[in-house]
Amino acid sequence: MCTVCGCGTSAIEGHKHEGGDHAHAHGHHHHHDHGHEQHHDHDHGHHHHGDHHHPDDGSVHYGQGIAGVHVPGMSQERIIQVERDILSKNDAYAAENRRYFDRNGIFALNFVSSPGSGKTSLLVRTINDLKGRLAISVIEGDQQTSNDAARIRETGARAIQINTGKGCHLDAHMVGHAVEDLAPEHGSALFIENVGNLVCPAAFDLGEAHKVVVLSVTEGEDKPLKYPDMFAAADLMVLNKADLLPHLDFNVGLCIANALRVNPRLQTLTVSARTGEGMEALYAWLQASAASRASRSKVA
Ligand SMILES: Nc1nc2c(ncn2[C@@H]2O[C@H](COP(=O)(O)OP(=O)(O)OP(=O)(O)O)[C@@H](O)[C@H]2O)c(=O)[nH]1
Ligand SMILES: [Mg+2]
Repeated sequence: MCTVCGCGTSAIEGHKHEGGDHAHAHGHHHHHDHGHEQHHDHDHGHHHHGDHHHPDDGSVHYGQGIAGVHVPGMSQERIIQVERDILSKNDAYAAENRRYFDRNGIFALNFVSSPGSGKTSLLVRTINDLKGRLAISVIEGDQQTSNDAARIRETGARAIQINTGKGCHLDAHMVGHAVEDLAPEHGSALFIENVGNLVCPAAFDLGEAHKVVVLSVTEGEDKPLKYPDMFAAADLMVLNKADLLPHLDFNVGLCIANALRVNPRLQTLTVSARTGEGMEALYAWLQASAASRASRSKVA
């Protein structure tokens, strides 16, 4: 179980790969301990644990315990223990991926957002616009379908689809395997499109150089405040669907101010994947960030 997101999925195991089973050439063993420990430390008689809190306005807050999340039947201490176990395994795989990327001069970005904010549209436009300037390959993460990988392949770029099933995020282990299959060329960029979900992917390092959070103007200015972990984890926020602004009362300045309250170091760009507005600034960011990553990994 993934207590990081409390969604009842296995965080590390349980990946399904398009094209069926494949050898685990990474040499890591699968520990099939899916965290099914049933440490029921209360009798379901609805005794309150003190891990949720009723502020003065009558709202109920389940994130006030030391774990910051509520899992029925598990103590806060137990949640933290399971979470540490899952994340430390993930972090070890992420470190392995990051070493591989650095050794091979691959600039990896992890694109995260809620469903439908325009991640695939942005990637398709970027790949088409940067043809001849930057080689790009893509790992696509979705619960089901290989639609997004197919959209990427239409550009001529190579793409691998990962279906996570009930899983709500990509983890570093899945990405490690996909990278082996994809073998991105030296000096290229690897775009990883995470499962559309503004919560869980924030906690999982995939070995990327940067997380890029995509938010679209139809989602509301308050999203950085409501889902702060994702904006805190990202280095760049791409505010997409700017072409729709004339039809909305979305306040771009307020949205950016909210994002900066959560993460003062966040860089922000406003773009439209549909019209191409603002995309040159994104390409400049990509090229500058890739160059700075390359010079840093040479020093390291
Ligand atoms: N008007 C407008 N529509 C956009 C823009 N970018 C994407 N869309 C539309 O938004 C919808 C979702 O776009 P996708 O690129 O599939 O979004 P996604 O984030 O990849 O979605 P998931 O992978 O399902 O999470 C599609 O109908 C796109 O055509 C944009 O800049 N402007
Ligand atoms: Mg997509």
